[in-house]
Amino acid sequence: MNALILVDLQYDFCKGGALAVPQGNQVIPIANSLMDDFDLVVATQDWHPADHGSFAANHWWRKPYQVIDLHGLSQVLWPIHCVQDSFGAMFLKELNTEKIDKVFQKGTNKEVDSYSGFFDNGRRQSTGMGDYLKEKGVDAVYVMGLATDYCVKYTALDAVDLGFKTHLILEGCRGVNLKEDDSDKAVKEMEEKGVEIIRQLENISLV
Ligand code: VGL
Ligand code: ZN
Repeated sequence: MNALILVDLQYDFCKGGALAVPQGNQVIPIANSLMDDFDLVVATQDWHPADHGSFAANHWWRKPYQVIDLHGLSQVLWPIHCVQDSFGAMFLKELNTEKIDKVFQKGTNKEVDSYSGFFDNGRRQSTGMGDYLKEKGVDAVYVMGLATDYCVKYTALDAVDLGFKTHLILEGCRGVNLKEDDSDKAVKEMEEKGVEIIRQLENISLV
């Protein structure tokens, strides 16, 4: 049983959004074109309360992209993004959401950020996505979405840790690239930790 994991295909990560990922919109048609090939499709949704600790605006004197210690964890401060129920937190209207079997929201606890779709960054709380996939009998996952160097990376690494045979659909990912090689480094790290990188869409052969 295989599953497609769509990471954070939300307006705030796309053109005109609060934390726009360059060319983020380009992955939407790729997601739509792949959904039918999978046994199961799940999606993650970044879903922050307005007072979330990852927002620079919630820290006196701080500016976006500075790094602070947030309750013991290193935290990049972001512009306000994906606030619960806001337009920016919605999936793009072009995304074929009827084909998504289940959505897992993350980043709901203001004390800790959550890049992975499985656990928060402190690995204290689970979103339930791992249990859901296991209950459905999924053994292989295929990850794509936004952003390569944050939520995609940590979702794929946790998938490996949880014992899923994990693939990254590279053409379906785009990165923030605060440093220009952040996405390349993220892909290398995923590969080293056991993620199989699918560099061309036509090379997907589902297991
Ligand atoms: C993400 C930064 C903050 C992501 C989410 O989806 O990669 N990045 N929140
Ligand atoms: Zn976020």
